[in-house]
Amino acid sequence: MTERSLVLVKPDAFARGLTGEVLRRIEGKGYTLVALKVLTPERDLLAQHYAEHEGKGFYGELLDFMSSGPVTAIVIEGVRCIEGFRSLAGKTDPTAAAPGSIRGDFGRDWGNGPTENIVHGSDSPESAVREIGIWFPDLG
Ligand code: IDP
Ligand code: MG
Repeated sequence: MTERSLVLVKPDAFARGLTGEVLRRIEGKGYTLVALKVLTPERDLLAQHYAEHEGKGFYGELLDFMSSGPVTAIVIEGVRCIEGFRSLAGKTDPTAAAPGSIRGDFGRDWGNGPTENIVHGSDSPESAVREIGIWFPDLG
């Protein structure tokens, strides 16, 4: 079954000029780009996106970080692309993420604040539909 996933190139990666590298890996894997836009997200959009983390200790810092600069929001498509992109991204903690993964190759611990880890990828078909609706309300 072909499915879609929402990928975000986070502000740390945008600032370091890694957007093209992330796109290269998505295209190299063979997934299709369906939609793409650059924006600096408002906090209320991020609050919807990260609703599952509301109340956690890192929530406020996470919203500060994610609204700190441009993000590239991307919808990708392909059979099992949700699982496949999570594998390309690697573990949440960039120090523990395997070399060869996006987070393992380009992320690191900067010592304070939220975990800056280069990319976001939807974690389930339900999350993907919900998140694509938040970032790309015009996509059917
Ligand atoms: P994921 O991005 O790998 O799905 P989640 O657990 O959904 O990881 O967390 C969302 C984002 O919140 C992470 O990508 C990271 O930027 C940040 N984050 C997650 N856990 C922590 C934490 O324990 N401390 C600080 N930031 C965190
Ligand atoms: Mg998540």
